[in-house]
Amino acid sequence: MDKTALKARLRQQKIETPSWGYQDSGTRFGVFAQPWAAKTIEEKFEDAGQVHKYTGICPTVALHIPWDTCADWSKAKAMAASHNLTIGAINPNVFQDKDYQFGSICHRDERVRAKAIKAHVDCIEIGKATGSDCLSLWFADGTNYPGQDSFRERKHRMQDSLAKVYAALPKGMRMIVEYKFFEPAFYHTDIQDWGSSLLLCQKLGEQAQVLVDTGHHSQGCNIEHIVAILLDEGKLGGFHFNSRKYADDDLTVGSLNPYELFLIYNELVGAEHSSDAKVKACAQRVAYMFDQCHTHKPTVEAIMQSAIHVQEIYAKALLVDQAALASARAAGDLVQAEEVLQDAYKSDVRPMLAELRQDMGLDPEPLKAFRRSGYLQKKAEERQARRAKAGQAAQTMGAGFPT
Ligand code: PSV
Ligand code: MN
Repeated sequence: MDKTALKARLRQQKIETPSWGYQDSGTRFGVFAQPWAAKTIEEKFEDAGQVHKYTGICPTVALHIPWDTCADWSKAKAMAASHNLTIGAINPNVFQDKDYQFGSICHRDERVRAKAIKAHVDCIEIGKATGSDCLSLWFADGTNYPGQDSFRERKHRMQDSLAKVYAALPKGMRMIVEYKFFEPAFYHTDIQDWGSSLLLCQKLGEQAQVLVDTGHHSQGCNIEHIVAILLDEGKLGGFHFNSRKYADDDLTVGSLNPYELFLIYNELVGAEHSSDAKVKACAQRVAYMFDQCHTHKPTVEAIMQSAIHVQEIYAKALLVDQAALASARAAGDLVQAEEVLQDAYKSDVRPMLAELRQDMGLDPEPLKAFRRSGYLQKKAEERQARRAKAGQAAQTMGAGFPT
């Protein structure tokens, strides 16, 4: 692909950032506060606006309800627009309320299921008010002990509840269903893998698709293969990108397994130009999002770094010589087929991306430019002062945190 075509494709790339990535986060062992961390939805939009301002590829923000609150959702759209953003996926949270301890839409008690279904329908309304076209679902539903509940009954409850949510979707809004093999449930999880999610989505209808969170697989699982199958079925709805070493570690995407991410993108690039219209349409509508937890890195910088990583990986995947790959495969030449991939992967795309940013009126080095702006320090002072006025405790960083 020549440079002009490459740049044109890269200009189309969009990655959604999560509102919850700008707030304080932690593990079950503790939450580490950052003095600039966003708390209100407005502060989250402000931070997300910075990521988009410097990278040029993150124009939408995903919301998590009720982590995000807003007195009047119809105003949230304008609030986001004032930071050059639009609202992306709405994520209903049905895993923290104490009623959901033994499940939400799979719960044995019909009243709990009804409450969870209503939470989803409310999120659809939030989506309509904010201009979102995507409802992004993940369920902590599962059991901890053998015998605790009937797998099959839970499967039916899940299907019936989701059918009610699906019926409330307006035309043009998608439902993307995320799977995860364990945690917080440790014996079984109701939507444990891509197959379970796909089965549900196939029964629900065209507006339901599968969401792949890269951290939600067992060790050694071939994610790019899953991606290829879902694309081929026209059922890949989106990604939650993050990196992991052990479990669902939610580390910065590309920090540990960049070659895996490249191979995932290689499947996507192939599908974007597939001769199969269904596959092509599916690839072109994939929602790319981050789902990460920045316990040890400054929030906004970590998200900016993630966007740059993904942009670099996509650029490398675009450089794969598809014709050469096809002929090496046809000839059964394993070495050459792999060389084609490695050749693209080893290319240094950074000078081209710096040039592209300049073409787009951006600084060629987004992270450095952001650091020069002093935004985090400014926000730390401003937000701490605002909180002090409201009588909230000051947030201090641990020793050794970058200043
Ligand atoms: C669950 O681990 C998950 O990946 C879901 O997407 C949740 O919405 C998100 O993390 C919360 O961070
Ligand atoms: Mn996720």
